[in-house]
Amino acid sequence: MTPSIVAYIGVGSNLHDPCTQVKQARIALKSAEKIIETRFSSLYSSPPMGPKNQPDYINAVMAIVTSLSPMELLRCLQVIENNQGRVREQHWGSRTLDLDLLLYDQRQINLPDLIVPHKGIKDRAFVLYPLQEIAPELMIPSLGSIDDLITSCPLSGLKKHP
Ligand code: A4P
Ligand code: MG
Repeated sequence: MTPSIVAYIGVGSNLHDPCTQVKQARIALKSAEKIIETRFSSLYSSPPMGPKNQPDYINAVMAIVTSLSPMELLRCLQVIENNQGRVREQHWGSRTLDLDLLLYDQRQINLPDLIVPHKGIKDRAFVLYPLQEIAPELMIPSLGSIDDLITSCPLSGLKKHP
């Protein structure tokens, strides 16, 4: 059996009441088998990265412990995305729910369907700031400390959502 692993999930939405989508995703993750929530960040709003003709995003990060393998966890995230009406249309386009596996223990994974740490992690304020809020001591494999990464990542319009 896979031992309990600490992992971090990025949650994002910019359609159909994004705050509710993010909260609903949190409930779905908490009730998934072999996933236990340990921390959940504040909600943050930010302008879209990528195409600008879409609404602002709400993002958050969840820390979990899990005994799912990395691929099992990815499949679980995709089931939750699909259950919340995710339709894959445009790359980096609007979505009701995006769940990204940001980190899985200190593992580096390079599979056709799964890259961990998530490839955008170091350039994305909407990932780094909520991650630092819930894991201020975090080290990211091959990239360094969360504090160092944040130093070179401007807020780019990211705000805590009231
Ligand atoms: N995949 C590989 N590694 C991972 C991983 N670590 N976690 C594969 C999740 N999925 C991973 O993802 C495409 C494929 O990536 C999956 O089939 C999976 O096998 P997708 O979510 O279907 O496609 P996508 O979202 O169009 O592309 P991508 O590159 O995942 O987009 P991102 O990086 O998720 O970015 N602006 C703001 N402000 N906030 C946002 O949250 N999000 C995006 C989407 C764009 N702009 C944004 C935000
Ligand atoms: Mg994604």
